[in-house]
Amino acid sequence: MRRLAVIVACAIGGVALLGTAADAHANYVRSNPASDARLVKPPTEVRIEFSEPPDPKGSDIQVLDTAGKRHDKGDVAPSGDPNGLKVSLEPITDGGYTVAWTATSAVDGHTTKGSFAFVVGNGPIPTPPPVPEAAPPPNPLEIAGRALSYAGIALGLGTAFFVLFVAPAGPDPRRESALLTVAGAFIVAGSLALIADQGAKLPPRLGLMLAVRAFAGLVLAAVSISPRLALMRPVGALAGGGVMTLGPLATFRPRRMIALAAGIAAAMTATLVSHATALGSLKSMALDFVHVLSVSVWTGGVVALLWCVLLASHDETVEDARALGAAVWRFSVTALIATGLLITAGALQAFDRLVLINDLYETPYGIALATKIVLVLVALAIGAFNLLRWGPRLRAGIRARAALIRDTLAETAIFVAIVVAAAFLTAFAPPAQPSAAAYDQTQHVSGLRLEMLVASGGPGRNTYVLRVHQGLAPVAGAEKVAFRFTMVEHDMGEQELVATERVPGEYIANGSPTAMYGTWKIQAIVRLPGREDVSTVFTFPVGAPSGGSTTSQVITIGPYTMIVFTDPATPQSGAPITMFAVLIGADGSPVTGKQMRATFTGPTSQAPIDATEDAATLGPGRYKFAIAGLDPGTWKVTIGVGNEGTGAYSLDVSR
Ligand code: HEM
Ligand SMILES: [Cu+2]
Repeated sequence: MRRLAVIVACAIGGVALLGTAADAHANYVRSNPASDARLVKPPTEVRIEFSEPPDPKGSDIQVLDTAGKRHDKGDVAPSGDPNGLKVSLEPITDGGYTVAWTATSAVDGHTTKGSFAFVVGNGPIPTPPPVPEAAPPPNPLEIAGRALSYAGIALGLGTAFFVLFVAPAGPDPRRESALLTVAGAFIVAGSLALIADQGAKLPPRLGLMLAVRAFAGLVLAAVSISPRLALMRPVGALAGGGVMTLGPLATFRPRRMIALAAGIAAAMTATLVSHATALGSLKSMALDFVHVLSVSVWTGGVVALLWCVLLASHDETVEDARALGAAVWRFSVTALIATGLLITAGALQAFDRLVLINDLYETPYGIALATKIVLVLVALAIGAFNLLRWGPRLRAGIRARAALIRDTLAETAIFVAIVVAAAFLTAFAPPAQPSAAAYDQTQHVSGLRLEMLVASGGPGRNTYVLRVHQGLAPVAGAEKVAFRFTMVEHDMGEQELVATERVPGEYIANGSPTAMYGTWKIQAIVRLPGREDVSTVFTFPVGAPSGGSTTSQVITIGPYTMIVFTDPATPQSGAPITMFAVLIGADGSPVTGKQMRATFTGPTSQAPIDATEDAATLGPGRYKFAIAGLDPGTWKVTIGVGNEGTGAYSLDVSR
């Protein structure tokens, strides 16, 4: 058993050391200026929106020029959006800028780093520093804090539940108290370790949760150390009136209830700082809470059975053996229900967190989860063996105490390893964590893991990124990575973009091949030296416009459907704006050869502009309006198609 525990610990430790750029926790969702944006006017601030609430204190946004000089004022503050941060800039001149950000999640304190670039003026976009969004490998102090917390919660809650509902007539209250004291000490130590691990950047919300957890640990220890504490008397009196006359059970009941409540409170703090909470899903939070409760009833219960019943009793007589058998049987029924619940809740959570089944051996998170599942299966096998083999013998009065002790000891050792695996699991970022992209799909082709990310979900100019991995390792140095775009609904021909390697294993291309609202096929082709091309197709829905009014809009004009969008997507005042229109006929095919004119109503006056059609470079049915510059405000652009009709597009121009 010890050897098994060592192997498991090494396996998990090895994963941590690999420290592969696991996906981030508080991930970049969007920013202003956007990643790779070309601006005509220098911005006065940078705003970034993340996938979970960031804590401004532990977060940082640096805006650097190509010489590495900082131009931000270092005044990172909430941006108004619950998940957003902003920093203001000194006046900057034309040139390329890199935004390097560090975000600390307000929920679990996990830190993520990333960077993107933008350019003011006509210069080249700077190459961002390598390895975007690399989450640092978890710190040993964090793992220890999590493992101690989880072990303490399971032991405290599980013991209290066991002595209250499974085997109330425990032989020796001192044994029960010892377990609760250890549980309380673990919880306090674990909470303090997690607070120490965060140090000065401890987000206030996380600090509060850990303080509540530590307090629950103190309550557990206090209740057990001193059952006749003055504090207990009023509670006891409330619970049963003449406590002392009701015998030992009534004496212990109130403090067991308090211990159970403290255990549940500590379990609640686990859920409230978990990924389920960070992701903001109530369903996920409920599953997590059920998972922690049932996990505790089972694992803590096994330890309580071992320590308070098996090790404390004797089975010299047939009656002893029968009594033991009855307790084991009662616990087995409880354990069966608890394992059913914990596996269901764990599996449902796992489905939510994993992208592919391959994640189980290709991501640190998945490996921690797989380790846990294997260990649970072993523990279950031992439990089933206990129940089936020794249960009937005990009830028949045959002595089996020694065998039961051996088996529950083995289970306890496995639980220790499971708790360590759970600590790693929750410290790593789940593969299904929302990423920076509007579209993020992973496929497995010829032994390669291909993750396609598209920055924006709307039509128009976009960034397409392919991450290529083999197992945990990025695949660098591909000879060619290309994307071929075709549309499902209409024949728009085929367009190709060739990607360049930005960081090892990450290939990126820019362009506007998916300019039309509808379903696009992106064929990703990866050519590696000395190998056959690897190719797969991703289906990328270019969605209806959402949110801001200046994204693409679908307008009906007479028999036509027109998709209108601008480049840049968020126009700035005084800067040139290209407005694109894709014209589709009633039969769904692009319409060419139309006269189009845009007229403007807005804060100031603006002369009408005629569209130019350029099928050769823009594709069939695509028209473009070159606008020299508009004053800030909301503009109503009326677009006329010949004499057949007009439609309105609303355009927001920022200052
Ligand atoms: C004795 C068995 C188990 C123990 C002691 C255990 C323990 C834990 C603990 C302590 C957490 C952290 C909860 C929190 O911080 O709120 C957790 C989370 C989780 N467990 Fe288990 N677990 C067990 C079995 C399983 C099984 C069988 C599965 C899968 C089938 C599973 C899947 C998960 C998942 C997906 C999470 C969420 C991790 C995250 O936050 O991203 N667990 N488990
Ligand atoms: Cu996290």
